[in-house]
This record gives sequence, C-alpha cells and structure tokens, in this order.
Amino acid sequence: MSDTEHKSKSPVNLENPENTSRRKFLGTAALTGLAGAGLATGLASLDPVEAKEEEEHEEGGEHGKYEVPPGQLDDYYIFSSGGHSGEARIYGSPSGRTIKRIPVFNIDPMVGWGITNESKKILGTKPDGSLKYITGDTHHIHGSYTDGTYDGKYLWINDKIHGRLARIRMDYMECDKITELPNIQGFHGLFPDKRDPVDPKINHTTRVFCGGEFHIPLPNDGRDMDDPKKWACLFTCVDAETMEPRWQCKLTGNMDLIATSYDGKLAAVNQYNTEGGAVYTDMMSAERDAVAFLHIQRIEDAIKAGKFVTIGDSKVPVVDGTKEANQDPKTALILYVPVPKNPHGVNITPDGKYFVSSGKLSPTATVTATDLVYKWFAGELKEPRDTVVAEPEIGLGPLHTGFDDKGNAYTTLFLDSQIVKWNIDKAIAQFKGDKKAQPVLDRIDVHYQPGHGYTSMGETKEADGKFFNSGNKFSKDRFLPVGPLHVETEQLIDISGDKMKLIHDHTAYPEPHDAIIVRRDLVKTKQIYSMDEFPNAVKNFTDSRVERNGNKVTIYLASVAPQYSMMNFKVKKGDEVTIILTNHDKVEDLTHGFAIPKYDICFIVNPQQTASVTFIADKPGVYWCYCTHFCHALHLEMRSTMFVEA
Ligand code: K7E
Ligand code: CUA
Ligand code: CA
Repeated sequence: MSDTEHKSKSPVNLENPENTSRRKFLGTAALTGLAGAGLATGLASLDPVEAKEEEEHEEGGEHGKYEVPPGQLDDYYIFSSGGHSGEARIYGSPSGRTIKRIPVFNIDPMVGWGITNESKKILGTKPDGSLKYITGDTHHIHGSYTDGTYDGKYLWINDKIHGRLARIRMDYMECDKITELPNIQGFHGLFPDKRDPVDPKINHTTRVFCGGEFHIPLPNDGRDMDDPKKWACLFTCVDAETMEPRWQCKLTGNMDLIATSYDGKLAAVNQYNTEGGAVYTDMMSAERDAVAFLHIQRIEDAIKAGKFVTIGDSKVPVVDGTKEANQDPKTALILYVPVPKNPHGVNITPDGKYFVSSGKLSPTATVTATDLVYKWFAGELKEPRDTVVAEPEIGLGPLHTGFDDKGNAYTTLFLDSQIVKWNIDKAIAQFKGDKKAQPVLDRIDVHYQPGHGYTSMGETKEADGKFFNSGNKFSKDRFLPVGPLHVETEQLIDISGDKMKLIHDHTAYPEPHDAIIVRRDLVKTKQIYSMDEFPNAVKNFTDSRVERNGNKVTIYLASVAPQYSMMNFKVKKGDEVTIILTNHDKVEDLTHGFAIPKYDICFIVNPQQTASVTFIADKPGVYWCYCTHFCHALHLEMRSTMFVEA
C-alpha cells in the first residue's frame, strides 16, 4: 500500500466522502465538546448531504445507539489475548474501553503478580524460589461452555513460548492455574470442548484441546537433532477441572488453530506444515496442506485399550494419529482433509454444521460439512476431499472467520486490509455448479492488515449478528504518532444490516490476537473475596504479631483504611521474612497496596483478600512499608516500618 492510499484513509481527511464513519462518530456527543477546537470548522465545510447526516446523528439518530454515555455500562465483554505481553485483557463493547488487564504469564507489580507467594505458586518456581519463566505469548482465549453457550465459569489462554495452558476463573477474573504441556513446543491453538463425546448428560466443557505447532524430537533431550524427519507435533487434551493433561495424540504435520464441534465428538485443526519442514521453504513445498479432524471418542477408546506410548519423563499416554497408522476410515483416529497450501484459522458455524478454514496464501475459504466428516469415519465416502462442500474465492490473505445468526461468514483479509462478508449457502450452491450464485455479499476496508476477527457471541449457538471486531495488526496513521512502536487498532463493525458499517477504532497495546465477545448477562463476578478462600488469612486484627522460628520470621499483618495493624516490626539481618497481609476492609473497590523500598516488594490486597511475600532481610536499616493503592484521605499516611537490625 502506498503512502497516498494511507492518507486517503486518514480519519482527519474530511475531504474524502468515503470516509464518513469517523465523522459520524465525532458527530454525536464529541461534536459539541470539540466545537471551537477547529474541528467544527472542518465539519461545517462538509457538503450539504453529509452535513445533514451529521445533524441526524446529533439528534440521537442511528449513530447514538453505539454510544455508551457516562454512567452507563457496555452490552458486551470482550476477553482478549495480549500477545507477547503475556497477559489477558477485558474491554467493554461497544465502547472499546479497557476495563481490566489480567496478568497471566507476565509479571505485574500493580497487583503483585509474580511477586506474591500465591501468584508464584501458580506461575511455578525454580528450586531457588525464583520464577521458572517470566515471559509468555498469549494468542487464543476461549470460555467454558454449557449447552452450547458461555457459562461464565472459566477462560483458557495459551502461552506459545513455553507451551503452557492457563485458566482464568471468571468470578474474580484472575488466573488460578497454569499447566506446562509435556513434549511440545509452540503451543498455538486451543479450544474447550462443548459437551462430552459419549455421555449426553454432560453438556458442558470437561476438556481443553491444545495444538502443538513446532516439530521437535520426542523427547527433546538432545537426540535426533540432525534428523528433522523424526521430529513431531502433539495434540494435548487437558482436563478442564484438574488442569492435568489427560492424553496426547501424535499427528502427521503440525497444528495451528483449533475448533470443536457442538456435539463434543470432533476437534478440527488446520495444518500449514504437513511437510514437517524444518525451514520455511520446506513448509511451503506441498501444494496442499490439511484440516485434520480428530475423533475424540476413538482416541479415548484407544487409550482405554492400552494402545499408547509414553515419552521421556512424561506419564501422559500418547496415541498414534499419524496418516500411516490411520489408513482405514472405519478405525481411523484422524481424518486429514487436503486444503490449499498453508491454511490459517478454523472456525465452526453457530449451527454446528460447517467448519471454515482460510487459505492465507490462497484467496479461498474451505467449508467442510460436519455430517460428511462422520460419513467418512463410517467408511461411506471415497476421499477425504468429499467432505468439502464449498471453496469460494473471497479475497487476498484470508485468515479468520466469524459468523452471524443468518448464515453469513465474515473473514479477515490480511493482504486486502478488508473484511469480507459471504454467505455459506450461496458458497455451497456455487460449489455444486450454480453459476449464478454469488457468495460474496459485501466488503469493508479496515485499518490495516487484520488478523483475527470475531463476532458477538459468534463462537456459540447464540450468535446474535450484532457486531464484528477486527483486530488489526497495523495502525500506521490512525492515532497520534508516538515513535516507532505503533499501537494496534481494534475496529468495531456493525453487521446487523446488509452493509457492514465501521463504528469506531480503539487502541490495543501490542499485541492482541484473538478475543471473544460475550453478552454481559452471562458474566457474573464477585467484587469482594471470601476471607475463607485464603488458608493463611490473618482473620482478626488482634492476631497481628511477629513469629520467629530460627531465622525464619513471619509477620502477620492486617489492613483497614488508613492503617496497617502494626505500626512497626523488627527483624534481623539474614532472616527469611514472610509477610502475610489480610485486607479487612469489606467496602467494594477498597484496595490497599504494600510496598517495601529497596526490597523490590509491591503488591495489593483487594477487599477481604490475603497475600504474602517472602524475602531475605539482607540490608539493615529502616524501611517504610507504605500503601501504594489510593484508599483514603490519609492514604499517604498509611504506613508501617520494618526495622532490620544489623
Ligand atoms: Cu492468526 Cu496466533 Cu490466532 Cu495471531 S494467530 S492473528
Ligand atoms: Cu491503603 Cu492506600
Ligand atoms: Ca505447507
């Protein structure tokens, strides 16, 4: 794209009649507020038609419906990954306001994540007590299901770097468990199942599926380093409650994204490296790669029958899902459906009938029918490709697809910088030979280079066809310049009508990938902890004390605004000090902090929460422990003193 093209898409270029969306947005509440700042002059010079439109909007016309005025709440939560920031995020939609950042694989001094003993236990430590990893790369985040829709219980999010799966409990919106997957590298796609593959009574998530993207020697202990043909990728099934890996399956080729069927029986993964290439040119050598469908029940039956191996130190059973071992459809664990080379993304339609995978290098999307996948597994189809019911041309660089409630798909086009709306039934008719069928219904420019795109409730059977969010990888001229590192653009699009309408841009600190848009009534959070959840809670103010056991000292502290329960405490140089702090305040939003200068301690305690830290008191002197989180008119006075005797 040339520079001039970018300029023509700039929001401040009011000359360009095509770019009305930003003006519409400004035309509502912002217009009055910004009048006199020079903007009003610009708007006044619009042609009469445009100006009239502005008036309509100002009178609370159609654009007013996207506004979330002060004091009102959004209709949706957006739960987003944070890329190599290692965190998860929550936005409100349609406003685009950032409401929370949830530290997961990263360190966050604001809450003390990676600093408190409680968070270190979840993150995992080395024998010396330091964190095992301090980096993470989150791409995909998905919620737990009951009866085909979100139940508001858990979110799961991946760490691509170290191959870890994290769980976030949605009542507190905090990470409560992290599992490192054995014998994989580059854990990319993840998806929870939606019901049990066998027992129809279990209609909620019990398993989370995780795809390994990078081929490695098995085990990766120094063997086979110069023989990439022996390297492989594993698919892992993790128990949703215990978070322990249940089983793994070895595939031919790698795994990118994952989607699960609504009946609990299938997991689909797209594969761009069926070649098993160790260099990029090899990964591009085959004309076709694949979308693989894993038959969950058959895999679990194979494990029950003892048809598995274990790898290295891991006790997790591994079944053989490679092509060679699965030639007979009637017993095959996996169906490999050839698709145009190096596909990206796989998503299932809200009615559960079709899986859609994007071409990435091919301008097509491939639609596979769920019922035909079962027919193949029953031995009733000749070829794996017979499960494909459509392959429409939709545009350049297709990546990810969201769905509405009317049978339409919305796919991000990375190279075209567009979202394309296309109709699945029309694509199927065209594939069958109907020359008049035109699957593509609409296109809209986004700014720029979209990765994931997702619709409101679009990954559930309750897809509502209201909004599509485009997660754009480049923002270039959309925001004030701030040096070489650009923020990402999230663009909200109204998909309720025939034509897509761009509503607004909001910023996202690099680098979100995927997200889900969840109706707010499905999310029920608690604003105050229960003190009983913390076995080490300092339950009474009068329990405050210093307890010594050899050179181990425990400080029992409580907080009530604006004071800590002990004005000071003494330890000796060389002591291993543990400070346990329980916040006794019960008032919503009344959080206290606790920082110790020179000891690198900083964390918070929310209402009724307990947190603890352990450190060696290696520096004698006077250290003011102070409250970092604004809590009271006397917040600055809220302090205690640690005396470290030489
Ligand atoms: Cu397309 Cu990691 Cu989901 Cu990024 S992946 S965009
Ligand atoms: Cu307690 Cu600030
Ligand atoms: Ca390939």
